Amino acid sequence: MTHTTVTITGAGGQIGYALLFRIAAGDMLGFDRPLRLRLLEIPSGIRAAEGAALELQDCAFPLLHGVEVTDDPRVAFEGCDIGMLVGARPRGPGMERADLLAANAGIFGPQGAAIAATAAPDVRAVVVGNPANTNALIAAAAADGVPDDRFSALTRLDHNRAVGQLSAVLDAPVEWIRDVAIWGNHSATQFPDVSHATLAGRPLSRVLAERMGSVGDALAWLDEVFIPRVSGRGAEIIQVRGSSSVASAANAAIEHVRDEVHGTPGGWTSAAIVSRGEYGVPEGLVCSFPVASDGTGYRVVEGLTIDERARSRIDASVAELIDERDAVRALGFA
Ligand code: NAX
Repeated sequence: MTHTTVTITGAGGQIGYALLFRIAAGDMLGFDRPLRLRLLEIPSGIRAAEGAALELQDCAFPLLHGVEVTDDPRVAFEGCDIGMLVGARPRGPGMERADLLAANAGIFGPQGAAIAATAAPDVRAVVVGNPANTNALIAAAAADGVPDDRFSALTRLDHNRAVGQLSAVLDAPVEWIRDVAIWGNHSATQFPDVSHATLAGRPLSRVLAERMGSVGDALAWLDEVFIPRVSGRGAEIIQVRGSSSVASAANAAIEHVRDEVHGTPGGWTSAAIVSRGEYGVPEGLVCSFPVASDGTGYRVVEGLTIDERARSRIDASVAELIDERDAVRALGFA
């Protein structure tokens, strides 16, 4: 029987552990799609990945047709249909941004090259490891011969965080909330945008104005509470939990791939993909946009009106992406 090969890097880490069992159970590709898992780790993480592989075996998942653990990217990406690039180098004490970008370029460059050399012709890869947008840019640049629209970076967690906040403040089920968007970088500069969102079919900004008393109060709430809460949620989780987001990040990565592969009929989500110049974002940057998929990959949802307030926030986050791109270019990557 044909199966899908899913490669997970950093599989011995926290997000890896939260991803593997849900993917093997069928949550990502569907309960009718057999799969094979390839777990890539560096030597210090191999034992953790091997332990997870033993537990996967102990689950006896009917869809799981094999698990392989390796520290060789070429082996890990051999025949890969879906790559989930989670393993990254965290910022160490005293590490400058250029050092962080260089360390990650040393990971995502070779992984992009390995994808080009050994993955399946229709491979798709999502980068979770931070700085996710720029790591995706590096991997795409290194993957000679692989169209760059096969690479994306995860901002679905930010998207889900925004929906979660709106659901709580409006006391409405999440499925009533549609067409929220995350623009820009997966960082504190991101712009969580509700200007096109609806709640049960009504413009969400109107519902917010009613709840908050006036349009001005709703805008103030968006600027002073909502946007900082969503963009600072990662730090809030660390403060409360004592550790970074894990299960919610894994859930978002699963939903990102699921919607890319199965499509987003009649709606949209958010993902960082390679810009073709949409909404004035310089071509080639990996930028978060409102995106839709027909099952063949994410495309930017075009034709939305961008008001002045949104424009300046998008521009600020795009400026950060340009800085990161220029920094990795100066180091000889991308
Ligand atoms: P962990 O430190 O628990 O796991 C990372 C794993 O990657 C480790 O086991 C490490 O050995 C492995 N690794 C390092 N270099 C590797 C390489 N070259 N090849 C293969 N494996 C390698 O981190 P975890 O909590 O799992 O987070 C992973 C990444 O996700 C981090 O970069 C983190 O910042 C990022 N996140 C991204 C999010 C997003 O929305 N885009 C949200 C959650 C998370 O913060």
